Amino acid sequence: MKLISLAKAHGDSVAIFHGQTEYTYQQLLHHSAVVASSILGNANDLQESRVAYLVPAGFDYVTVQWGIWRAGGVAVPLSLSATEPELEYTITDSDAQRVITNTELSTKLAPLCQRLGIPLTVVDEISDGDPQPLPMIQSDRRAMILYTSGTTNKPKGVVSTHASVESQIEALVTAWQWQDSDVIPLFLPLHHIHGIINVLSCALWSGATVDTFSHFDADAILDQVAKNRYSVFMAVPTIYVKLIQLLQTTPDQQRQQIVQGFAEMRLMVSGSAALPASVHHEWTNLTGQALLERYGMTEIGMALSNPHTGERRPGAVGQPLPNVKIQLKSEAGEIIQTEGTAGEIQVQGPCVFLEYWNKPEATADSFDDGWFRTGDIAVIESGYFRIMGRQSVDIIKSGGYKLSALEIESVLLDHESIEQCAVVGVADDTWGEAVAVACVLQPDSELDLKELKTWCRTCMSTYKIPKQLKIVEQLPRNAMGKIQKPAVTRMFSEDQG
Ligand code: MLC
Ligand code: AMP
Repeated sequence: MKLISLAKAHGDSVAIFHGQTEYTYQQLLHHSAVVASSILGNANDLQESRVAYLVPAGFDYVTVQWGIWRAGGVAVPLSLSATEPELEYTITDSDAQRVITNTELSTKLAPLCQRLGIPLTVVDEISDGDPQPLPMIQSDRRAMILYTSGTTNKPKGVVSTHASVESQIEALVTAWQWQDSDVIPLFLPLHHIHGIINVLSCALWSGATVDTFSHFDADAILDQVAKNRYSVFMAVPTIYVKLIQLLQTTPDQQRQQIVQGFAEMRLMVSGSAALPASVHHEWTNLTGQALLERYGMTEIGMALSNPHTGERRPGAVGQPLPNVKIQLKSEAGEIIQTEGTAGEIQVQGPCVFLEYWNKPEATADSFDDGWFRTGDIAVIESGYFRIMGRQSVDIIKSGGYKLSALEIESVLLDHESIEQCAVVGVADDTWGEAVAVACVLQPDSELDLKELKTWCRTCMSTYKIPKQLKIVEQLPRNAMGKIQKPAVTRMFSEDQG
């Protein structure tokens, strides 16, 4: 595994910083080998058995992730914001043979693992010692399963191999000129590719330092920015919007120090959702930094990026990254050869995932003659790709999270007052899109937004909970009886005037 062999060259450098504690690459190497030995037990190689883990960002997260890889297992990171039904789904769908967590979270997971009959390892209870010899891992073996929503009800497990992960990392390390002197804050969730690959793995591949936060703690992060601690910063557009809002109310002297801290960084990146050109300009006016916007997806890693050196064009996502082949295909199935004509982005290259876990049909459907179909529409303008939207109205991007309208609808239909519903994403200045639901109620029922939100908290992550509710007599349908979602979206936007 290249990530492990590269780490050996940086032994005494600080890899992870958490709170007041720093951990070197040597410590990461040793403790990940100890974790690997512990989960191997008497086996020589986990032979791609799935190991799910719920561990907050920090040293333990990396020792567990590397430990699973070094033992020959497939890493399945779980979401810290997931509810019990969501955790159960991921653990059972991936057919995890073990779950790893820390002492604090073990009370949440122990009853679930007991019910499912899956062994639970508590990482901070693994005793130190001499690790056993670890297996050689070929790069074509499965490495990781990340769960991502799509146009189906439940999230699908995206399987990457060690080779595809390495290719995704290498493309970014090269294109964005990662250096061992870089220091980056990590506050994005670590069950998605943005946090795992772009921030954590690129930094550790390069011998750089990652300052880990358990969540997006704006005050703590800005405190460090003001001390000029970071050279690289990566976030979703919602975070830049929130930072702009926060800086507007920050006292002058403090604001100047923060702005200076941002101004002196060597690279600031935005991605996971469209960065409005207005936000790009506001950020430049505030800090002098031209945000580098890039485009990616769980199934392919990062595909398109504005240049590190050269024009970073607001509203555009640049050109293909190294080793990534892109074509645009029209609705009529023709490959688009000219600028100015929109088509679906299709991707080929070593960065592309292996399969959807246990879903051969979904895997086959997502490829068109060997090209991965992203479902995103783009156009090329003066040499730069611009994302125009998505093919499916059932995919919502909110705060950088990809959500399936169908998944949320199917949960809402379990509510005793809801007879029918339609979930849509409505434009939102902070979140990009916000989840909204129009409901037809059961006879003689009542429902308000507050009650709906309280009910939702037991079964879905916060970011999936509808932020707007409309009670309707009937849902707009077409001649075939299918709900017309664009009409539902219009109902909400008309309300906003
Ligand atoms: C939370 N809230 C929302 C919301 N999420 N409201 C509307 N829409 C949403 N999406 C509400 C909560 O209910 C709560 O309300 C309040 O906001 C604060 O919640 P929070 O969870 O504490 O928010 P915050 O910590 O500020 O989180 C915002 C965020 C987070 C932007 C930091 O959403 C985040 O980490 N997003 C990144 C996701 C990501 O990494 N995506 C990458 C996927 S990979 P109340 O009323 O309770 O106060 C990918 C590929 C690629 O996309 O290209 O990278
Ligand atoms: P996910 O499935 O969570 O990996 O999300 C991938 C999706 O995020 C893509 O298919 C796009 O729809 C969206 N996305 C990522 N980056 C951008 C961007 N810069 N602009 C617009 N959409 C983006």
